[in-house]
Amino acid sequence: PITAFLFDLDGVIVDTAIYHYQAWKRLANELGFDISEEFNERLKGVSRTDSLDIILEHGGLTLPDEEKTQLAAQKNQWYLELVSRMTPEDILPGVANFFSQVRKANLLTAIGSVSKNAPLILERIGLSDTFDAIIDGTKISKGKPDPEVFTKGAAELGVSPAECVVFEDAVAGVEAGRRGGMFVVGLGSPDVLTQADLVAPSLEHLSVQEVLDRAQA
Ligand code: B16
Ligand code: MG
Repeated sequence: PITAFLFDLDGVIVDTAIYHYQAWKRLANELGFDISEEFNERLKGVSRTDSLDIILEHGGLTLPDEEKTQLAAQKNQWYLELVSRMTPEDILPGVANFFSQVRKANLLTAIGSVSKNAPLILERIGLSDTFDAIIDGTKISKGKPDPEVFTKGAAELGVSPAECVVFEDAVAGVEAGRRGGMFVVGLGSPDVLTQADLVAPSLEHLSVQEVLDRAQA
């Protein structure tokens, strides 16, 4: 049976994906090129350093490690300026209602985010004490699509991967959940999240019962 739900943070519970995109776009523009929203799909769920490598390759730039460290820090500073203005109002539509269903169903919950800023964001939106486990970028050595962030979440909850459902908005995150042996709900477009077991536009369009029925079928 399904006993636990593992949630990605950026793009599932809050729309920080847009802030990541704005900060990376600003960095690319300063370096003399641009990134599109379509290109940005490749950055979702990918760690800060891996994202920078993908962006630099896109712009045809090869830079020394020292400069890359500086650029990643600059992006994070711009990103934090955007995040610092977040409030509980930034929680995506449908999340509160979905979580009250999760509690009624007595399911365990975890956050599985590769973001090192995840604890700060949870604090800004008032959800620091909502989850039974929080796995963030400081607790893992490999980012998505590696399954580590989700397998660690399951381990911390004391459940097996087969008992878990993962909720993800990113191609890399869907792959991570699948590779971890979990049922994956993709939140976004079915044309993008082709590997997900079930796709919905957002948590607003799902009920806990519907997810359990599909995952346990
Ligand atoms: P940071 P998630 C990911 O979070 C984001 O989707 C991705 O765009 C970002 O680069 C990554 O976190 C690292 O974030 O720079 O804050 O450490 O989707 O796994 O919650
Ligand atoms: Mg995400």
